[in-house]
Amino acid sequence: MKFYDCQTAPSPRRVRMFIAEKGIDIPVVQVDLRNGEQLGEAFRKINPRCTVPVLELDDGTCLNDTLAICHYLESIFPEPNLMGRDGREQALVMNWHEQVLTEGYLAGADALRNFSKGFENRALTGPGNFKQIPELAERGRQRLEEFMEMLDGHLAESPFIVLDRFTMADIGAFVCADFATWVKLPVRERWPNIRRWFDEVAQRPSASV
Ligand SMILES: N[C@@H](CCC(=O)N[C@@H](CS)C(=O)NCC(=O)O)C(=O)O
Repeated sequence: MKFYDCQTAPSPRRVRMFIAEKGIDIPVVQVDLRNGEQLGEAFRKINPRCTVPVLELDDGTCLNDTLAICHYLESIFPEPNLMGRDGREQALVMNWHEQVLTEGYLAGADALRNFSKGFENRALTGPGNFKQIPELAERGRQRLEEFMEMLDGHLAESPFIVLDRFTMADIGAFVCADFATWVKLPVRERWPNIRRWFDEVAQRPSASV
């Protein structure tokens, strides 16, 4: 297998953490997003969606979505379990992971990509170019704040994002909370229950890979 990564980007970080938690060793190829390598002809052959992470399997199949990649890895490296032990647990982990992604992470991505000069004309990922819409940056930030408020309330009642142990939902939420600082939302300082949980996750070796 081969893992296409970008050390500075949040989405592949989720897969990096997942791989580290599993304790597996997969050759890594760094893709230079800053200089547009994801849009070049060579990488388009690997992923026409022009994004990382990508996991290339030994038969040449390429998976280009975090959830699919992690699901595949969990199926061949079941321990430690990170995505649930039965249908109910798996559904709960995926439910939370998707909520974090759509209400938290993608809100943050709207805030960043519609504001930062570095993303001019690149307000969305993918092969097409899209202009920035300042109102979307504003809305993204509001949605992200609302999401963090909800998450803080949730973590007041629960040690982990879901179930009674660390799962992929914690990985997704940890990366999202760290990403929120890119749009200058000081999550740790503002929300005490998130801080407690965030600092625990940050202690795990996978948080620094
Ligand atoms: N389907 C993807 C989305 C991944 C994604 O958005 N990746 C970003 C890095 S965080 C990317 O490749 N961006 C390329 C670009 O900005 O052109 C997932 O695994 O969640």
